Amino acid sequence: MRSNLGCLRYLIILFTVPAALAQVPDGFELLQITSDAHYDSTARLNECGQLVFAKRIGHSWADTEVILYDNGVLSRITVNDDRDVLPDINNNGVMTWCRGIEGAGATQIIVYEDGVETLVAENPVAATGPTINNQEHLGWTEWWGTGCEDSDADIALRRNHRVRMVSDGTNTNQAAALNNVGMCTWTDYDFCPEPWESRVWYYDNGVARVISQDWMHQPQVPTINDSGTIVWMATDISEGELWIWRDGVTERLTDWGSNPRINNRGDIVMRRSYEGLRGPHVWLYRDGEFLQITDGPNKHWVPDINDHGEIVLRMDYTAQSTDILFMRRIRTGEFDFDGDFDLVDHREWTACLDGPDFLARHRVDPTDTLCDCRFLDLDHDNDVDLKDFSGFQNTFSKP
Ligand SMILES: [Ca+2]
Ligand SMILES: [Ca+2]
Ligand SMILES: [Ca+2]
Ligand SMILES: [Ca+2]
Repeated sequence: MRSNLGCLRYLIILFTVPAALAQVPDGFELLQITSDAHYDSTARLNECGQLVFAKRIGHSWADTEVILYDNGVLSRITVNDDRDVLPDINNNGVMTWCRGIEGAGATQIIVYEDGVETLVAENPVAATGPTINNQEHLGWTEWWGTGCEDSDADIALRRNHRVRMVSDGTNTNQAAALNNVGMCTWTDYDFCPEPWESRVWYYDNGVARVISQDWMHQPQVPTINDSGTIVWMATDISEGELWIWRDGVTERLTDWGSNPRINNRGDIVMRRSYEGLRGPHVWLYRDGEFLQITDGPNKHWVPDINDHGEIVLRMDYTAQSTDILFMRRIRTGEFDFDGDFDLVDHREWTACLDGPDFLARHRVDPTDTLCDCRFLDLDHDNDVDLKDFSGFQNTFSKP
């Protein structure tokens, strides 16, 4: 099925978010990219600055659709009467999400590439939480309807069109995270004891093992980068703490943080909760510092981060009404953001201006994106043309 993005895409007005206490790093700006009463789900982003999330457009889960944001343009990817939720996107613009038929619970794992949907897995009980890496490996959770409170579930890993279960067939295995070199991590929840217990697993090269410690309290929701560094949260009495696992050594990163995501620079985004009505808010660990990214009375949480240091997060007004925020690079005419205008920047200007591809671009699906050339689209109109270049020259030629 090829969806008709041309008819459905729409330009949005961007609001810069006022930030009294917030510490947005130099060179970045925080924008609100949706602004409506609809429920917007947790979003994911890739290195091209493309964000994906699900939006509940009507009153039922069947009205939930997958939305793509790319360089100022929102596009609706699905148009159907099914529940389409929990999307992810890799750097090639290949997407995955899970689908529940006519609003029922999710039982299908979908991959979307070049405008075509492919059903890659189906489980009559449930199939949830898909994620995709840049090699088009997929990880997700399959549910069996057995075990304690019918909660048995395993992690499925799909590589080169072959699916295998990498968890050991006991307990509730969820929240798979993949890196781009074949490693996987997830949470193994045991809901039988009171209180419930959990462990963090690591899978590499055919071998799975537990990497959290027995004395940790409810270790869960791990994130992994391409060097195999894993960060997860544990809970103590009231607040989360973050543990970082590198080369087999575990250290506590902070005693105040939950739901981490790590990039290949080692930057970590998390949420931090507060007593009383305030928050939670999104914080960034970057170059040894903890920075508070958001502020204000609404909930800001479930962030994701890419290697450019850009962050996406969800802001909740109520449990039913949420919007998406994006902390992106401020465009200066520099391509590599290393603080100078040198041959690298000039070369990329030439490459991004070169050829009809970027000059007369009509995006038709997520695989067709400006990607890194977006940083040279200084006037944010979805091309890199002479108008952008003259703006850059004016800036560059100033003393
Ligand atoms: Ca739908
Ligand atoms: Ca909304
Ligand atoms: Ca530079
Ligand atoms: Ca432009």
